Amino acid sequence: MTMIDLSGTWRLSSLDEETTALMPVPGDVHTALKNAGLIPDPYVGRNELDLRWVAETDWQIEQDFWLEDSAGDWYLDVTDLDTVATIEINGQVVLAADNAFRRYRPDVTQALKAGDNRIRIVFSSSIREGAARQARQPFYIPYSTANSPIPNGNMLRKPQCHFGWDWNIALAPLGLYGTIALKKLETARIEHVVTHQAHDETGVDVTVTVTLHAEAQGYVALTLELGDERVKLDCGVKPGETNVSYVFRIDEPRLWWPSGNGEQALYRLTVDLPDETVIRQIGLRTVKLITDPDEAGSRFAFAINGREIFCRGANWIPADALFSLTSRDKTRDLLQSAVDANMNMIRVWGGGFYEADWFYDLCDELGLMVWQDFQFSCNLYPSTPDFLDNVAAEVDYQVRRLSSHPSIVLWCGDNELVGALTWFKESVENRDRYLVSYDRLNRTIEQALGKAVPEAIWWPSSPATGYMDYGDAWHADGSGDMHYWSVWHENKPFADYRAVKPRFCSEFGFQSYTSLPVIGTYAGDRDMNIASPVMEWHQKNAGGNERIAATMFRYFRFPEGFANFVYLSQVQQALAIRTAVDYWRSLKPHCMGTLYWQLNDTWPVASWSSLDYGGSWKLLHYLARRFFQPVAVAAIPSEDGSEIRMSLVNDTLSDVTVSLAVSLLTLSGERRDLLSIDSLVAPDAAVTAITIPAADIPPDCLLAWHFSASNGMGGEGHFVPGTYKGLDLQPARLTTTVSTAPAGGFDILVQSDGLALFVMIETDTPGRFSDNAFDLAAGESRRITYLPAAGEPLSEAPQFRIYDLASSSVAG
Ligand code: BMA
Repeated sequence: MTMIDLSGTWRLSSLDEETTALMPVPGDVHTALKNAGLIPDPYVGRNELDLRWVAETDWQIEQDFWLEDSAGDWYLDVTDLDTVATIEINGQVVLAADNAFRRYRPDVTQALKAGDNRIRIVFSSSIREGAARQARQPFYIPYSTANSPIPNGNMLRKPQCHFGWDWNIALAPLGLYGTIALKKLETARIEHVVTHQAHDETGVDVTVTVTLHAEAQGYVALTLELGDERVKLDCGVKPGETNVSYVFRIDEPRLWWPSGNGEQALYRLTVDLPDETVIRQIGLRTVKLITDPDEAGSRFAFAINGREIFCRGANWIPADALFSLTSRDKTRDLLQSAVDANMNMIRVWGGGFYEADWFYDLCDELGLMVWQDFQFSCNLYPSTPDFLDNVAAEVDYQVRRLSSHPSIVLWCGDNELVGALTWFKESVENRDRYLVSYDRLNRTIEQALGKAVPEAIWWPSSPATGYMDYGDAWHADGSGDMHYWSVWHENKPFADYRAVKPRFCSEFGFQSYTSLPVIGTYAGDRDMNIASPVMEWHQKNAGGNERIAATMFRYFRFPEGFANFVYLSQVQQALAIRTAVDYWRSLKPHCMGTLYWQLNDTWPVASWSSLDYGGSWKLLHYLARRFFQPVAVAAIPSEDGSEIRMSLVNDTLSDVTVSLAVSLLTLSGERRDLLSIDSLVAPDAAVTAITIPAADIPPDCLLAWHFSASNGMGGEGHFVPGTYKGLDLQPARLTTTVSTAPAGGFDILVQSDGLALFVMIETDTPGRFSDNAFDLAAGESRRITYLPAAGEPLSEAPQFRIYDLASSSVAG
């Protein structure tokens, strides 16, 4: 193809030309300014405070390019342009864009000339554009001021968390994050490639539909290749769009399965014009969302290739608050961490992006199912014809772009828009108006999805109690997906997670501080106090720090010093989420999914994530690997606390025998055997191995267990009948011995003299520990391997800090 790739270094300046810098494209303006030394690092201290001017300013970027010959039809190919922007070539406006989620391909033939050309993109301030659009609405459209300090983000089709969120920095970033290229139209170009699968007894028919775009009538040779079959089609095209379909038959297909259920077989589809190639990664699988009514309400279960799969996972938010700080490797690492913690699903939440193609390629390869939200979150939205047309074009493009990915199993209308109707004075006083307006938007999305890919699975909103059902899915647990926030946002005790029986919990979360090494990247020594202005700045949920501290009072003795406070915040976060997951998994098949809030962070901040900004594992992530193990054991107390049920869950396809040994642990760390039992658990079942009367646990003792399963899985855990603060834990006197290990790693032998709970090793050098958050009884030891992150070979062992529960608080 005759193509001029315009990515590279552009000249950036404010429209008044007072501020200038170089900017890589793809890239964002804030990072370019920071790299030029014009603004401080937004993530450090309270620098965010002084950076609002960047989003209040209009910016331009420009570049010169050389064109040998301008003859022919030319178009510009632009994606991920953030957001209200005009593009000029040689002073002529060729595009006025206002949707970061669309692909634009304007004809630019008239603007080009042979020789030197200049391209310029002018970005209008999102703050001013938002205000202007709000002023033009027929009635006021509220947005969540609690989430977004920058107003009117709901007016603009760009990531909603850009305006600030209860975990995000408010920068309203701007830039160009995708492709920008000048292309010559040779008869026709590939506009879309959509695939459709029909499975039968012996194989799969894969229908490939290619939409070609041409300016004039003509013929093109189109080549399609899937698996071993390659076909060449001579296609007549007319001005505008022409659809060409071809059916590939694949006998004895290798099916794509979610992680833990089979292989992630992938086929490569290549669509070729003489001068253009589009590649799609295809997995052969069927998906069904089962919503059949039952006694409790209606089910909510995914069946892949006919097999119902319990979904274990977390919510995905953008990889970084600033695009230029993202990379494929960093994202791969985050997604790999999800799979390593035994997750099989992520939810791409509706306040961020439709992610790049390669993101979903990674999910396909890793066997991570994706629940994909359309990008609307926690606000109300316009329903004017221009806004809805813009949304319909966005949906059409995104769905066709992504629908071939086997990982995407659901398209969901939005995040929490039904609930948001109750959050604002305007919509409470005039619910009819805002509900109708919501329905116009929601129907636009549904219809555009249905038109682009009729078989795609549609769910109207998350949470939703059902189709055409506008119940309170935050508290009603009989049907639909649920966002259960009563423990965090309503300050209920952890045990309250057992007050509901969700069919599928797509959000529930509990905050912790980000780990000490990450705090060190934004806070100085003097800020290392939970109530310091810098620490409060890096907490975006009003009342969040108070909730963390008050919860500690409820369950733990108050920790000594800042580092222990951070550690303990992570212990309690992990306990909260484990309480929920243990119980809800035990309800299988009534409950068929738990996705906690949230997997990752966009910048260094106190949040609900289990991965620190940068990808290190918080204590929760180590625990998640245990409580999400396909075969898992949990201790679940009855409501009155009189007995403890040892629950076994088997998400695998085969019978497993679980050998469970339950013991008592005294506060001095002595382990006394209580019972052992072998239980057979059928595939896809949750059973109770044994129920233990609470009276069998003497005062000042904990219940502990370990298990091994016939399929090689195993694990351990403990249960405290009352609260941890009620226990007179004695110092564990941990010692560590560090030695070198293969592959540049280090072995840490941890030995204990007493009872050590939630032992956590930490170091300032990024890397991963083979395990963490484990328990040791007196005289027990554990060998942990630490592997530094790739590319950082260490000449000597880093300093390891070690925490355990008893040592985190000291009496007196
Ligand atoms: C949910 C999410 C997010 C939010 C989180 C924590 O409702 O959808 O909007 O960040 O809660 O409050």
